[in-house]
Amino acid sequence: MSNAHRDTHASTSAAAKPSRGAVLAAVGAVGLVSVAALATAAPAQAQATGPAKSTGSQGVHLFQGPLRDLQPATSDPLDGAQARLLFVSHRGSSTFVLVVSGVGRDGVGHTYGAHLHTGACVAGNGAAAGPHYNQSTVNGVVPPVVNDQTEVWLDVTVGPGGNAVAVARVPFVPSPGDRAVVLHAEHTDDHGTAGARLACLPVRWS
Ligand SMILES: [Cu+2]
Repeated sequence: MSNAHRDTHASTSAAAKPSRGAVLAAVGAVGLVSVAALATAAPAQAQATGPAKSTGSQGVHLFQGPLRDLQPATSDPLDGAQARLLFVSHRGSSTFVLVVSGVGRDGVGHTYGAHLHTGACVAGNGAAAGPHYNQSTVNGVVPPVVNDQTEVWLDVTVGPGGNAVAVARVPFVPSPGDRAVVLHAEHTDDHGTAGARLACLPVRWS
C-alpha cells in the first residue's frame, strides 16, 4: 500500500502539468488491482462510517460505494456497478483517482465521461448534481473557462473485466460540499459535454 501512496504523490510532484499518459503510466506501475487495494486498505474509520465519507485529515479523502442510478427507467451497463474515488489535496493542487468496477459486458470498451459536479448525487435525479465544479466560475470568471484544468474530468474506459480507472490532477482544491461524481453516456468533448447523466457516486468532505 505504501508503494501506491508513493506513486500517487510522485505523480502530484512531477512536472507542473504531467501528461495524462504519464500519470496513467504511473498508475499502471501500481496496477489497477493495487489501486483497488489501496482503496480497500484505507483507514478503518473511513470505512466504518459507510460510503461517501472521508478520512477528514491531511487532505486525503476516500469515497466508495455502489453507483446511484440516475436513469432508473432504462437499463445500462453501469447499473449495479460500484466506484471508488480517492481525492488527495496538497499545496493547492488536487489529484483524483476514480476506479469503477462491476460494469456490465455491454459497457466493455466504452468510454464514459465523468466529472465532479457541484451538487448532490441523488438517485433518479440527474439535475440534482448541478453543473460541473468549475474553478474559474468559483473565481468569478465570465464566461467560465471549461477544460480539464478548471474542472475535474475523470473519463473512464471500461476494460474486459468490467473495471475502469482514471486519474486527474488539477491546480486547485474544490471547496467542501455535498457533491457528486457523475458518469455520462459518452466521453467528454472539448466543451465539457458528455451526454446523458447515467449514474453518480456521492462524495462529501468538509
Ligand atoms: Cu458531468
